[in-house]
Amino acid sequence: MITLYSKATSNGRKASIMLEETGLPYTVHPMALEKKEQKKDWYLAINPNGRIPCIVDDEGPNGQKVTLFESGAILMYLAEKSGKLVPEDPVARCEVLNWLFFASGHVTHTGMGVHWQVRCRDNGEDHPHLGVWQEENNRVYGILDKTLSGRDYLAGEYSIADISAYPWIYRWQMQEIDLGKYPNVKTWLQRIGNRPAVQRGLNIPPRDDGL
Ligand SMILES: N[C@@H](CCC(=O)N[C@@H](CS)C(=O)NCC(=O)O)C(=O)O
Repeated sequence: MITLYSKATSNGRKASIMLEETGLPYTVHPMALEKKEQKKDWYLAINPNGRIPCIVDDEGPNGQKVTLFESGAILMYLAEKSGKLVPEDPVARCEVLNWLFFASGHVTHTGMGVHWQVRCRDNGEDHPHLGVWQEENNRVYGILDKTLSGRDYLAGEYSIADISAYPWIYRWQMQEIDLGKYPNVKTWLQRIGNRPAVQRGLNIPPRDDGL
């Protein structure tokens, strides 16, 4: 059985959406980030990075127990285990890897950077580099928009690349993005947001503050 250690944040949602998409059985251990549960020794023993998400699969390859603690690694592992959302064709697979790493890197990093600096600014703290981060985030949205002008999903077919990017782009308002500038990203968001597994995964573990 797979255990998911998570909270319904943008990175946590990548794992919960993927688990819902695959239909693999799993249990959820909700993590109280506000109480710093992710920094406790028992959790650092499975995830040295002290962040969520993390999965432990008791029945991994060759029946061995495995732990995955980076969201991109979790997506790839679950795709291979389930045979879903990553193509077998080696050429199509390359394109999924391109966009998976773009989403795990640029989309996640700039989205998170802007998100936290906006919060700091709203709390009256210093935010000297927010403008630079917002410019970079808009550059990333521009690349996504251009790519999505010729295809419905980042790598062509719906894949783990979309699941990696979606939970960050879903929070475009918190990043103060003018979505009107990115019409293809807007329709992509709607297309993915219509998927029942995505709707379920966004609220695993349940979150009651609407964020
Ligand atoms: N590179 C990691 C980033 C994970 C991450 O930053 N998770 C955040 C929640 S979205 C977290 O656990 N924050 C709590 C903390 O920093 O202590 C991944 O992709 O899984």
